[in-house]
Amino acid sequence: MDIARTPSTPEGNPELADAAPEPKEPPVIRREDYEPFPWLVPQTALDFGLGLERTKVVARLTVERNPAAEPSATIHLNGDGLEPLEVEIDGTPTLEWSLEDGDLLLSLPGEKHEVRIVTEIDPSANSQLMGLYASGGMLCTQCEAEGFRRITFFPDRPDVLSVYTVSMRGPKDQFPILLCNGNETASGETEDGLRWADWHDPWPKPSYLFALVAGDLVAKSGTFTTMGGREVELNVWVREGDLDRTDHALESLRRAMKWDEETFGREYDLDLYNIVAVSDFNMGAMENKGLNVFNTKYVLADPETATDGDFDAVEGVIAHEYFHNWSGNRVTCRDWFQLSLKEGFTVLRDQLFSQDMQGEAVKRIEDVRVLRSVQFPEDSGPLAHPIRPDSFREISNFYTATVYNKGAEVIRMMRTMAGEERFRKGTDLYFNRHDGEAATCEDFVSAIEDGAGLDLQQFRLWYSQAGTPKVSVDLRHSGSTATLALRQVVPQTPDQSDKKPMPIPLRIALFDRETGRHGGEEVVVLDAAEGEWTFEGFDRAPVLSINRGFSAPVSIERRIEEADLVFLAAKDDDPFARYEAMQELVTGHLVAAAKGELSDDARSRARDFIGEAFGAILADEALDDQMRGELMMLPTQTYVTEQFDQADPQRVFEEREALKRTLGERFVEELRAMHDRASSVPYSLDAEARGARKVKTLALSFLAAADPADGAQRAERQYEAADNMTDRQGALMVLTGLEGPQRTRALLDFYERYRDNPLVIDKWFALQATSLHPKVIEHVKALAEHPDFTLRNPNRVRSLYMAFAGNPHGFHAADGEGYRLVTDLVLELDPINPQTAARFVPSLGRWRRIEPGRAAKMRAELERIAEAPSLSRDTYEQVTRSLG
Ligand code: B3K
Ligand code: ZN
Repeated sequence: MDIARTPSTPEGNPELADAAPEPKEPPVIRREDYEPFPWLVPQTALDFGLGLERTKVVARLTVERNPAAEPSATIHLNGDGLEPLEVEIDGTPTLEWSLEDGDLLLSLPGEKHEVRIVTEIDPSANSQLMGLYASGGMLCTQCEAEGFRRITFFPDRPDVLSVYTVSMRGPKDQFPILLCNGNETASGETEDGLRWADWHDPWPKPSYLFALVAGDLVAKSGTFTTMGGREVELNVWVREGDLDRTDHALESLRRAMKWDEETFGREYDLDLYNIVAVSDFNMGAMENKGLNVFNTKYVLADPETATDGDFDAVEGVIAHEYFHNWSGNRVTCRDWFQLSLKEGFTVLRDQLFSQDMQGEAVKRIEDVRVLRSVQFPEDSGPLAHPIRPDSFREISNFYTATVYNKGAEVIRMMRTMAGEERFRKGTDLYFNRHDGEAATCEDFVSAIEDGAGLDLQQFRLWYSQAGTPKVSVDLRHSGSTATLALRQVVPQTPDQSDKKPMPIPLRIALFDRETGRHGGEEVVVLDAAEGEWTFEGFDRAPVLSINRGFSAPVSIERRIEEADLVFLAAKDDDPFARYEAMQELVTGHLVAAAKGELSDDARSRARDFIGEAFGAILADEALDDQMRGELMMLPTQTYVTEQFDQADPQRVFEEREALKRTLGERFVEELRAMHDRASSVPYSLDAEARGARKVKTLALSFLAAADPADGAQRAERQYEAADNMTDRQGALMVLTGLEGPQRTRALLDFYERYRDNPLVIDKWFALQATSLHPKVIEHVKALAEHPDFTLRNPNRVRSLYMAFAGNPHGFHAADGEGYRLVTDLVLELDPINPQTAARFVPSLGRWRRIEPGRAAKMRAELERIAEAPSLSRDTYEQVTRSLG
C-alpha cells in the first residue's frame, strides 16, 4: 500500500532523465464515478496452507457476467503486494493476464468462468496489520476496508457479494484453533501433525467481512436463544492467561443480542458467534460475519485491571460490532462513500443501547463531549468532509468522527423528528427493503421517509454539506409574549463555499424564573436561514433552555445573563441542558479570560457565578453522583480552544487550571468531605458505587490543584487503598501531574504490579504522556526509549503519542518541541504502519486555528512530513489536505 513519492522531476533535466520512473501521486477516487462491477462472483472457495512466515492461498472464484453492468471482456481483480503464482481459467493454466498497479487483469471471453489463482504471503512481515498478519504467534485478518486484496486477487469492493467456503490447515501445535466466518463443517488432524478445518458461511458477503483466525486460544463460552428459538453458541476467544477477564464481554454480547431483538426487531442469523481478542490491532474491533476480531482493549475487563470507563467501552464496542450484523452485514454499503450508512447508524444503535444499560443522561453527555471535542474540530479544520464524502485518496482516512459520530447525530435527528415509534417503522422498512443488498445513504433516507412518514427532502443536505452549523439565538419579551428568533449559518469548508440552510430540530423549553418550571417542551425546526416563533402567557421574561438533549449537532450562540445560566444549571429538568448551562458558564469565562479581556473585578465576578453554580451542584442531594460528576467537570481544553479563531493553547490551559485551583480552594471542605464519603463506599459495579468512584477522583483533582502537597498525600492514600483500577488510575493520574516522592513511588509500584499486563502498561504510558507535569516532554522522550515501547503495537503507540498529542501543555510547548516529537513519530511509523501513522497528522493540521507563532511551527512540521522522499497514501493525503 505504500506508494513512493518524490517531488516532480524538472522537465528536461538530463541528470534525472534516466532516473526510476516518477512515482505517481495517489489518485483521487470520486463518488460520482461509481459503476457497478461487470462481473458477479456468486461463489468463492479459499484454501489456506497456513504458516506464520509463509501462507499459501488458493482462490477459486465462480464468476459470471453482471446483467446490470456494462459488459467487459476482462476482469479487474484488486491486489496489493501480491504475485500470481498460478492462474487458471476453467481448469486450464493461462498466461493471458497482466498486472497493473498491483491489480490482476484477466481476459474472460465467455459468460461464466471459474478462475483459480495461487498466491503466497508472509504474515510475519505484515506490519501494516491489514490482510493476513501474525500477532504474538497467532494468525488473524483485518480486511476492511481494502485488506482482502493483500491476501488474494479479488474484486475487493463492498458491492461484490459472494458465498465463501474456506479450507485451512497448519501445524497443530501452533494453530490448534482454526476459525472462519459462518459454521465449521468439518475438522480434524493429519498424521503428519497438521490441524485442518472447513468452514462455510451461507450468507453472501463482501470481501471486507472475510475473517480467519488460527492460533492457540481458549474460549469463554455461552449460549443465547434468539426470539425465534434458535440456540446460538457464543465464544470469546483469548489467550489462556486472559480467560478470567472475559465474563463482562460475554455478558455484554448477550445483552446486546436481546436489546436488538426488543428495540429494532433484529434476530441473529447463524448458529455460532465468535469473538477473538488480538493484541496488535489498528482500531477497536471488526464486525466480520460470525467472527468478530477485537482489540484486547475492548474484550478484557476485570475490576483489578479495568476502569469503569473500560467496562463501558467493552460493552459499547461488543454491542456495536454485534449490531453491525444487521446494519452493515445483512445490509452493506454499495461503495465506501456510503460508509456512514453502516457506521453512523450503528453508532446510533450502540449509543441508544448504552443509554438503556447505563442511564440516558450521563451517556448522552459523554457522547456529546466526544462529538464536540473530536468531531467539531474536524468539521472546522482542513480535513472537514460531509458524513457522505465526495472523494478520497485513501479510504482509511475517512473512518472519522464525522462519518461515525456526526453520522449518528444526523440519524438521531430523524428519530427526534419522527418519534421513536415511527422511526422504528422506518428502520423496519429499511432492513426489509435492502436485506442482502449493498445499499446507499440515499436508500436509508428514502426508507425512513417512507416508513416514518417524514419529508426529508431538504434534510438530505446533512449528508452533503460539511461544517458545524452555527445557530444564533435571540429571545425577546414584551407584554405577555416571548419571541424566539433563530438564525443559522453553515460555515464554509474546504471545497464547499456555498452552503444552504438545513433543517435543524431544536428541543426547547421556556422556564418561569420564579417557579423554576416550564409549561412543556416542544421541538422547533429551523429550516431556513432565519425563523421566528412566539409564545404567549409570559408575564415575566422566561429563561430559555434550547437544544435540550443536544437534539441537533450545532453550536448555539447566544447572549445570556450569567445569572440565567446559574438558574438553568440548578433547575433545568433536562439533565443535558443542565450540564450545558454549566459548560456555557465556564466556557464563556475561560474564553474571555484567555483572551485577556477581563479586569480583576470581572474575573472575580465570573468566578463567583461559577462558584455559586458549582457549590449548588456539590450540595444538591437530589443529584446522583454520576450526574454530579458530569456537572463538576470543566469543559475540555479542545472545546474551549475551539471557541477561538486563533487560540493560544497555553493561555487556555493556564486559565482552566487556575479556575480548577480557585474552585478547589473555595470548596476545600466540601471536596474533602466528598472524597472521604466516596472513599467509604465499597467496590461494586452498581451505579451508586460507580458514581462514588467518579466524584472521588474528581474531588481529588480539584483538591490537588488547590494544595498540591496535601493533594499528593491524599492521592497516595487513594492509590494505596485502591482495590480496583478506577481508583488506582485516578490517584496515579493526579500524582503524575505533581512533583514529589509520592509520584515516583506510585509510578514504580504501578509498573511492577502490572508489568505483565500490556493493557495496563498502556495506561502507565498514557498517564505520563497526558500529565500536567512541567517536564512532560522529557518524560515522553524517555518513555519512547523504554524497553516496553514499540512502534509495532498500535495500542502502545497510541498510549504514548496519541495521549501526548492531546496534552496541551506538552504538545503545544512554545518552542515547538511537542510538534517535532509527533512529526518524528509520523515519519518513523509511516513505513511500518501507515494507517496508524496518518492518524497523528490531524493534530498538526489544526495550525490555522492556533496563534501565529505556534501555527508557523506546526506548518513547518507538516512540510517536513510532506518533503519526506516516500510517503504512504494515507499520510500523503492527510498532510496535503492539512497544508491546504
Ligand atoms: N468497521 C470497523 C472499522 C474498520 C476500519 C478500517 N480502517 C469497525 C467498526 O466500525 O465497527
Ligand atoms: Zn462500526
